[in-house]
Amino acid sequence: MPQDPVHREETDLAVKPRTKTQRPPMYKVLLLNDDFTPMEFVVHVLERLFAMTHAQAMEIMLTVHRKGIAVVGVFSHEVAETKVAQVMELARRQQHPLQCTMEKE
Ligand code: TYC
Repeated sequence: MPQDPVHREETDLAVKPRTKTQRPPMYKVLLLNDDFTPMEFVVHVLERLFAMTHAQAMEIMLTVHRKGIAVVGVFSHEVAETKVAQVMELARRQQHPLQCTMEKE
């Protein structure tokens, strides 16, 4: 008799499963404008690290160039951290001042 609390079998749940599903927080990866990083380099970075087409990469790069900042993508904390580190490393290697950061959604 699984419904009788006295004779409840050991396999029955002792607590109700919670109804609210917990989703992990997501993070925006942001690219910042500067006056020195070449446009082609930014496009290359977006194609290579964010799997964008040339047209998509151009669009994001031009948005950053005109507005100062743009969201490149939204990822889990771990993936966002990795993307930011990869962008910063590519920029550092080429000695470009390109800045990339992340922000909780
Ligand atoms: N403003 C840069 C230029 O005129 C281009 C640029 C675009 C730099 C986007 C950074 O995130 C950036 N060469």
